Amino acid sequence: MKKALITGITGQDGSYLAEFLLEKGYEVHGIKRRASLFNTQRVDHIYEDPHVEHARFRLHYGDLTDTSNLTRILSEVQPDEVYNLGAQSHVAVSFEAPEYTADVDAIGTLRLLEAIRFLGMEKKTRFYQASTSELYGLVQEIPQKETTPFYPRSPYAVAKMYAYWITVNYRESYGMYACNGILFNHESPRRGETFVTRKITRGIANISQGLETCLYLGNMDALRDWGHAKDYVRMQWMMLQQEQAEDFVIATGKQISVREFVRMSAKEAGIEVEFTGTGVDEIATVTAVNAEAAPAVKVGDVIVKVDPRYFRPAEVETLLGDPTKAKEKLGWIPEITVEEMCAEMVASDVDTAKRHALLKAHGHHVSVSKE
Ligand code: NDP
Ligand code: GDR
Repeated sequence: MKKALITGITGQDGSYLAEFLLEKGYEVHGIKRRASLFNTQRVDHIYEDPHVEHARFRLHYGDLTDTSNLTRILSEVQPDEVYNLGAQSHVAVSFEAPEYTADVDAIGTLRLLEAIRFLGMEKKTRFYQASTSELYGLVQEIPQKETTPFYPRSPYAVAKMYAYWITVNYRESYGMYACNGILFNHESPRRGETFVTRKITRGIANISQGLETCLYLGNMDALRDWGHAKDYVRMQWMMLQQEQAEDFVIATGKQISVREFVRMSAKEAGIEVEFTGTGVDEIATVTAVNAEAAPAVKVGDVIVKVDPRYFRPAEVETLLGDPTKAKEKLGWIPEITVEEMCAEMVASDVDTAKRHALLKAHGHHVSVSKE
């Protein structure tokens, strides 16, 4: 039975990857951080009681900032495959916590690679690094592919650039099977609530059920190539099953704006909107509504406004990936469209909003915390 170790197992990708590997028959180990509240909601459904014999899912306390802890876990687990998905993954937050982001995202990757080498596992253990389209930042070529020059635009992207090159360096220096998946944005109902797609689907769902009245966003013109996390974790595994380690761009090859994602999400929730104004004065006003689907919304309501607080010190305006290499060499093709993904996210958030609205109607406190 193959063994995998996943950092970031409690995150969006980690949870889908763990499900995928368990289905493939792997023994799956994950590193979770100690928190004052339970933080394993995304993997609770696959949790196995460690007291049960032959449990194939195990969590270990750890942190990418702690070398001794990483070395001990690697030594105990002896994984065939390591997926380094753990990161401070929010671009806007990285401007507020640049040093911590560098420690986790850049040096954390080095710590793992060096621990694998130090333990003499460099010929046995295959390594996947969660690289990112943010490396392209101020884009030098459209669409972006494996050979497009990098121009990172945030402390997050700069840290991930170090992680990209140290992964290449360990492959070239020590003959490790180590590779980078340069993944473009990918989302799902499990996406963190403060990334823009989830913020939008959750906000619209809450508005449709009367839990909120207005959603505040930043740059509505930003263009992204959005895929579904389920498609992307399949590719992470495929990258570790080849004869030779190589780096791949993973993307859909299509892009839409934040504004278009708002329109798509609202429509899914039974609300038609029109956008007027520009820059900080842009708003979305309701022009038609399905009263059964969105009982709390009326024609004429302004449900989206711009708050400059969400503008970034340096922005990545446009990203569009060219996944030709992944298609030709690995036969990977994304199966879920952005429309299908948006519908799944809205349905999930509307479901939650309806339950929260019911609780609220019965006098319970419901938190709709926003960022
Ligand atoms: P999430 O933010 O959902 O998950 C990040 C994970 O990393 C969480 O499990 C988090 O733990 C963990 N983590 C954070 N800090 C540390 C630390 N100091 N030590 C150990 N673990 C830590 O990210 P995604 O699942 O969306 O992304 C997975 C990876 O892929 C990340 O590295 C991200 O940067 C990268 N990426 C993501 C893309 C996307 O569009 N989703 C695109 C390209 C790259 P906790 O749950 O406790 O917070
Ligand atoms: P990104 O994702 O920065 O691309 O990083 P995010 O969803 O945060 O932003 C996408 C674009 O939307 C604009 N935007 C807003 N973003 C947020 N979060 N909140 C807002 O209110 C808002 N309004 C507009 C942003 O300015 C940006 O242009 C994600 C992360 O998952 C990274 O870890 C990963 O590496 C990249 O995707 C690929």
